[in-house]
Amino acid sequence: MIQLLNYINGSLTEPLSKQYINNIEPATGQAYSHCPDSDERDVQLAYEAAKNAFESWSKTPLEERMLMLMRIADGIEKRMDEFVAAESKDNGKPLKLARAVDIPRAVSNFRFYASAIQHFASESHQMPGVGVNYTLRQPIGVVGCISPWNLPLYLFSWKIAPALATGNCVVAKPSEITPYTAYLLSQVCIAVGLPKGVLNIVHGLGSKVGQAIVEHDGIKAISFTGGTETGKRIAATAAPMFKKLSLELGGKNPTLVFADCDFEETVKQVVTASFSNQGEICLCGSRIFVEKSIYEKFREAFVTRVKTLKVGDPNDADSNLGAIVSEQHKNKILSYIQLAKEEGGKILCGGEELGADQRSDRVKNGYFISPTVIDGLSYTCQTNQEEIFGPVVTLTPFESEEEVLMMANSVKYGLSATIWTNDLKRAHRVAEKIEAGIVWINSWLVRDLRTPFGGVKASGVGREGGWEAMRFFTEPKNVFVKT
Ligand code: TXE
Repeated sequence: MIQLLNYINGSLTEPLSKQYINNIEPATGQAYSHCPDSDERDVQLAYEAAKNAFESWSKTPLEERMLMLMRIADGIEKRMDEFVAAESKDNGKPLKLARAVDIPRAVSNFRFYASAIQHFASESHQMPGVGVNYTLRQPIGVVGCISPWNLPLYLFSWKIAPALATGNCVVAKPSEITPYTAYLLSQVCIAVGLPKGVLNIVHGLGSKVGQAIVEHDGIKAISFTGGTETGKRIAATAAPMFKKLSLELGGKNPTLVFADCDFEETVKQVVTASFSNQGEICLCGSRIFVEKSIYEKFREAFVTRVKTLKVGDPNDADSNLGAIVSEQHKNKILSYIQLAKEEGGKILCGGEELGADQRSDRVKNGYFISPTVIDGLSYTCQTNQEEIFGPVVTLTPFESEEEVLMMANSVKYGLSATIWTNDLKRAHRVAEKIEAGIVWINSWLVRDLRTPFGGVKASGVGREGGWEAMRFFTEPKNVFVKT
């Protein structure tokens, strides 16, 4: 068993409780590591370490901070194979996906914000004949970063890097379901000499460690990515304490396929947008609306392509989908498939756990669901309104632009959307009217780290990415000078 440890005040430490949680490899269903079951006492130690480090870190020259973040990025890159294997083992995602996306992207996050801090500028407003206002952008102090299990290091670093770049000290909590790469990150931070207390990683349950971070009155800002219900609870605790809050929550993203799209390319891309990372990406499209005139043709081509996807051992080079992150989550997804049937949906493919005959011996007890396509459901039914967060999509025909917009916007979420058409006027028009924070036209998941990232409605509050994150992690202070 691998024993993971907290990273507090520059050292790897046991939780004060000396208790650990079994960490399961979802592909095998076997426990393979012990994750600290920390509590509010460990959070307090992490907070004190961060508070003590703040005075010096916030005054560290920008170039030095930049170099430190670059060294962290290099440190991850140097151990790429180890990070890739850990992420895949912990989450169940195909090894090749962790190698192509998760870990390289975590490296980029550190490099991007290392560079950003060198270019971040604040404003000044001159009042002719009166004086000048200049706005300071000061670090907040100790901030909390809480991240989920679907893109573990990628989303963890997406918060930590801008927080550190802007001069804050951090108390961070990765998901207890996928703690491994955060632990490796703490080893990298020690190896590259990150000053003690600047970053503290406390492992454990959301209800203990997460809650203690949110409730701590010395932690002045919370950046959270996870489920909408958890986000609601966090907001209820943090808002009366007047904390700064950034919440990246769930989605139920629409995919709008118009008859004039590039048909073959659209089918191919929409399959990817539906099932990457087993559908466990908050940006995956799970409600696919197809213009009526091509509905049947699209359905056939789409289902045919989905049936070619290989589900299996994440270590196999030809697996397109790996394991679902946990048994509990697998059961949740299966219960939604059952609900879809009860609501009158027709299962066009998948709809069940991967059969024993399709599994290798190593993964016979793992959590695998075949990619599932359903049609015949009303856009208002529960299956089409609630986030499933797994390899399950629905197909729904539409007749007009107005109708598809109405259906797309009918959910409580508003994270992302994709539009597939060759009519650019329409694409712009629809993009403007769709209720989402991120819209891709004829593409999916193309990310430019400078752009705002986040959602509207129940998908969250605030934006990450680019200057948005730099602004979130700094407090503006206006200073007026009479001339
Ligand atoms: O997320 P949680 P869960 C959605 C998806 C999924 C559902 C629940 O629909 O089925 O959320 O997933 C910590 N105070 N998404 O239960 O609980 C927790 O320990 C502070 C969408 O895994 O929200 C973890 O570190 N923190 C999503 C983090 O919050 C708390 C990605 C997220 O866990 C806490 C993941 C509390 N009271 C799930 N309770 C996306 N948008 O990408 C838990 N946590």
